[in-house]
Amino acid sequence: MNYITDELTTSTPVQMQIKSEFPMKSNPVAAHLSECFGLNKVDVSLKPIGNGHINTTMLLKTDEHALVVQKLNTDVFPHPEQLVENARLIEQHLTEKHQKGEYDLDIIRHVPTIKNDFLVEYDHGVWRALEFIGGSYSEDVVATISQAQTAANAFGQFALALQDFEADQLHHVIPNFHNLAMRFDAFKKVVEHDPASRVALCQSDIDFCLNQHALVDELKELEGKIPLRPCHNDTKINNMLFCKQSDDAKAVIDLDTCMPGYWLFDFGDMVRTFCSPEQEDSTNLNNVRVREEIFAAIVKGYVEPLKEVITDAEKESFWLGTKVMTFMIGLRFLTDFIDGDNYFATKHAHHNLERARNQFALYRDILAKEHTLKAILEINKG
Ligand code: ADP
Ligand code: GN1
Ligand code: MG
Repeated sequence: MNYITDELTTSTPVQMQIKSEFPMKSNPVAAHLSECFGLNKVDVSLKPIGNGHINTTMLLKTDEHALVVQKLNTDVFPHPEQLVENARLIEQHLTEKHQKGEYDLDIIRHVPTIKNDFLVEYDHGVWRALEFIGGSYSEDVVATISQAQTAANAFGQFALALQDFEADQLHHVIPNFHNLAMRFDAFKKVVEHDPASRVALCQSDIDFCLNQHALVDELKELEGKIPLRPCHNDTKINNMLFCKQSDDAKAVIDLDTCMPGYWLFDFGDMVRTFCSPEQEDSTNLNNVRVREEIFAAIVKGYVEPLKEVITDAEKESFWLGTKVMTFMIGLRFLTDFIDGDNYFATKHAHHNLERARNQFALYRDILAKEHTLKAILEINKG
């Protein structure tokens, strides 16, 4: 569980509440950001939070205020202003829904600088700030069935609230993000060039991937049969905040990849990140598996808010989503490993390879459990 110390108090010095890895006096980033966002500069601390693979996410905190600040990865998001525009449009839409009593979750909001900008260039990077949602925690591995159902239900509420959002307004911040055919092309290219001389380390994984190419055609066959919807596109369990007191869902976060897509993407990403009892990079592959009861909870939780609008074809497509999303992220990790780790943040040389193998183990278990998982989907069709 990722708890963030968030009790704001004026009686205890902040440095005693949070063991800052960046003490204020030696940290010009904290000083600069706190000035830009209008915080007290004296007692400010800056501490990394979360386990994201792309941006650098930190808590900037004084006695009275807390902000989540992120250094955006501009290799992955070359147009950060478009990220902010997308997120603010979604914020606005969700706020209107909230005012009409149609959306109950907290809304993640950008915070402007004192000059009314949303981006700050500093330290060879681009930073933004988000309102800190206190009294919350996130998870990297789902702990209980009810937690899975709660989170899936919240992602379902989010999808429902965005259902009438004009998704064409959104910039395609990462074009072809969930285009499996393009992901295969990128994979084949990197295997061919072998820029980091790593192909020999993972030939059997490469062969395994090439053998899954039929998934591309299965996805193509769905074109025109299911609607394009505004999607979150990163429904990892750690992109959900839970309430510390009640364990209810509190907020859907990390809206950076909201773009038009298929609901099967969001469904599949939940299965991929909720169902395994192991972390995404665990090397304990014997225990990487789909917990069927968690799968059932996701189906139940996600479909419930969408029941009036979801089509039968979409519900049917969730089986393909389960396979495609789990396989595709494995393929992306392996591609990045062979490429020399240029995309995902890694902690050691084989990190991406370990993540890929973990996801392929999960994917294999999904295939092995096809009958059971399809039966669970079938029960929830009616
Ligand atoms: P990344 O792009 O690095 O994945 P996220 O936006 O998902 O960044 O944030 C990483 C982690 O930081 C989350 O899993 C959560 O624990 C915490 N977090 C992010 N935003 C907030 C917020 N507004 N309030 C409280 N905690 C947050
Ligand atoms: C990245 O930023 P984060 O850690 O929430 C990635 C997702 C992957 C995920 C794998 C922009 O998400 O697509 O599914 O890692 N985000 C981007 O854990 O590529
Ligand atoms: Mg995230």
